[in-house]
Amino acid sequence: AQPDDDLRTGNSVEALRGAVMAKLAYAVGKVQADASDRDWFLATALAVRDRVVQGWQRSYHTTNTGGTKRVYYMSLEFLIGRLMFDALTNLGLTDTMREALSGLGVDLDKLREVEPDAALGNGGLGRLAACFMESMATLAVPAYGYGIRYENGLFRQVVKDGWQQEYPENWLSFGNPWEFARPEIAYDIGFGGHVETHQVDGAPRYEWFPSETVEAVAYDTPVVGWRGHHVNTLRLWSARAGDPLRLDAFNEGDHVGAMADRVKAEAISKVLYPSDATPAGQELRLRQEYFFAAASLQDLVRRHLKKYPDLSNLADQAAIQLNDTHPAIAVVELMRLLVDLHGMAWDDAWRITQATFGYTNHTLLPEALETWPVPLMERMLPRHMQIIYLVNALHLDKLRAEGHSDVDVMRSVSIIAEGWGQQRVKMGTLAFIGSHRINGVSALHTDLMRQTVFRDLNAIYPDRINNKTNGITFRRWLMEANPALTAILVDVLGKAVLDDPSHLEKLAQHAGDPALQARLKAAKRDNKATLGGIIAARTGIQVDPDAMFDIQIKRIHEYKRQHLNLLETIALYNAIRAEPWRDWAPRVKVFAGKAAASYHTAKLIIKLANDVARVVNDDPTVRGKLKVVFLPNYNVSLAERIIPAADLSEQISTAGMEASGTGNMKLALNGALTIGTLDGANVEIKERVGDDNIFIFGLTAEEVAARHRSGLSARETIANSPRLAEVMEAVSSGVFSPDDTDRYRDFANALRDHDHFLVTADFDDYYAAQRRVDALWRDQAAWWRASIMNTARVGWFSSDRTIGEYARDIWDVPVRAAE
Ligand code: 26M
Repeated sequence: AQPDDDLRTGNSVEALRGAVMAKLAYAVGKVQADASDRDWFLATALAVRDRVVQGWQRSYHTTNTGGTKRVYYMSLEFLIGRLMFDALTNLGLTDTMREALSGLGVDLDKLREVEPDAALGNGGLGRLAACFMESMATLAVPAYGYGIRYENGLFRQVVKDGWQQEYPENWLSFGNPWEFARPEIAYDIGFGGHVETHQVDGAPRYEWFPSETVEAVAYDTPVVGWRGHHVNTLRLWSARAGDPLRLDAFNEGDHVGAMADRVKAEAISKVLYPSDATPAGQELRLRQEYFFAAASLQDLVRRHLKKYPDLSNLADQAAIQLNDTHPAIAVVELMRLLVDLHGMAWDDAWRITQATFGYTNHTLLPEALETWPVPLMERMLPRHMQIIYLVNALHLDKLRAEGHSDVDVMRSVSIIAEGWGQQRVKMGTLAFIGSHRINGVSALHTDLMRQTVFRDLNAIYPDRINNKTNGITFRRWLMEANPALTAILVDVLGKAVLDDPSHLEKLAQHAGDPALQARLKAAKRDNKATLGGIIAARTGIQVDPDAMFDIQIKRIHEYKRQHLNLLETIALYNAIRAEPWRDWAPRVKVFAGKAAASYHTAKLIIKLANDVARVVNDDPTVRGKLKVVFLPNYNVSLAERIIPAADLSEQISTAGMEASGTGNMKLALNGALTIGTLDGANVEIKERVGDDNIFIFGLTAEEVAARHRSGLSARETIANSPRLAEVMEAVSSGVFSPDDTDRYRDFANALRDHDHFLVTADFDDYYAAQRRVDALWRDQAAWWRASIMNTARVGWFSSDRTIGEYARDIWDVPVRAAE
């Protein structure tokens, strides 16, 4: 028998094996002979969790006694994925655990696949929040992530006859071994009702009497940083019907009515809204936003008041970062808490609020900017609406007093939008006014923020907007996803590269080394063979691991232009069929991504990808030269398989529209060459990897703006490009949809008539860039030289660097020094 301590904390092979066996018996309640892979996964995860908890308690104690400022990262999304290898990697236990389990006849790499993804996010914004949580722990920034514990994460995508179908993703159905339920940490969250005024010491005081109360219950997940030095908390809120909820009604026999109220209350944390661009504008969404903002603020205020007599020093003890405008109502809620509940003077409360909040903007697409109808706000949050009017009036009065008078400027900087017969609350303006720092997520995006959406606010507050180029955690996206590449890097550069990605730069010296190239190529080929197995299993399509793997993985959206890639695929298909004897560079084009359930055109693009795939893959003339794959149900775990197998990274958004991108960074780090526009962080990737090691094409953001102003017709562009004209005609006339020749007629006509995303304008240049890709592929030594330069020069895109900048410029908190 092992001593208890060893079972909880021992890190030897024997200790881990004993710990897993004990968990299987006493926590899962199974004997080994009966244990399924899922049972073994749970037992292993619980054994790993014990080892995380020690550091968690240590970090909690240090933070509590240290008097250091805490960071609160408020996000409606955390796209985490699986946690087992995150924890094992950061605790340095992966190999030990593999050995411990193999002694039990259990394969750790098989258990890895059993863990469901925590898909509590849509795409880039949610994944960024997850990378930031890991980097904040790594840098020992005392931080809490605050969000919602959705019972259903992002839908599971099934492709039936080429069309996307959505199925619920009940990731919690077999239990979640990483979380700790905290039923005792629960706050009342009010909705609706009315506001009463009374006099206190001759001044008006306002009190909100909600008509409905929902309880927010905490669930904590420990987040362990690199080498296990520091562990933070991700606190997610779950909605519970307030306890005596209509108990009177229930007792009087209205069972149905009482239960309906309960369902309405608990609906708040049932499901993630599955759109990454167009706000649905639904009442339930606003309820989610206020629910988690209010719960988080009560939580952090209570923490503050345990230590200090009042809230006057809140901004010295707390930095709250708003991940987009989704939690922006928190600005108003904090004002309400300070003024109405704690009796603080308005001006003091406003100073503290501004000093506490920072706001990150993630998109400038006009349709994505959140606004809420005033009547809805008034009904759901009557006191908040009063506070918004007062904030706005004081804000506009101040500007008038400073001499501003231009009506267009005043309209643009007002929190309230008038028009279409309805007033709306502009959440971006609210977040801007309520924060001391506002940031964009790449250099280009931040410049465009200053020039477009926030132009007038920026002129008035020129120092508020600053840039924080996104980053990715190298633990997940290099070490866990690509152990073969990691081993080579450690071998060539030394172990220090694991702690400090700037060591990657030394790789550039070896870029031309044939031996290194051969090793990297062999590792990539293995990764491609593994992905090939997944492709065959999910789609039945056979792919050749020696072909170029050309990858476009991201949410499906017109601005990301998967259809540009598809039109080029068709042009290439035509060209190969016309001259099949030429030495074409063999390619496998892989597409993966989800469409918002209500986004018709995005779903049609998925259908087009599947239609093109069927025609191309069935055509014997292009066999061995071109394959097209749409891989269903893209998620974090699938990304971890695709990215290490990529040769070419498609980053082809209309310039000015992709705020940053982070997949671009993951792919470059793993040795893929980028074909892309000068958009988002592509610009900064190009500056680092060098013009010779990236394929840039297309209009610049400025040229896109000019083109939109010019009103130039797409029909002319198409007429001037015989290649594009042929492709458009084929799609339009039903060459890829013989079962329904009208399927793409309207789609093609929309491109001819509007082409807002300038697919036709960029087509020829994109096609030419793809042929430069072919040429480089045919010179494998040159290709691998460029690939090595990519890995060598993208160390800067570590989210540790990004978090270091937030800590210094926005939060004013120290970070742990590098090893
Ligand atoms: C809003 C209201 C209702 C329902 C959904 C939303 C919503 C959800 C997510 C709106 C936007 C959402 O995400 C935007 C997003 O993911 N932006 C991406 O952020 C990344 C991280 O900064 C960038 O890298 C991407 O370029 C940017 O598109």
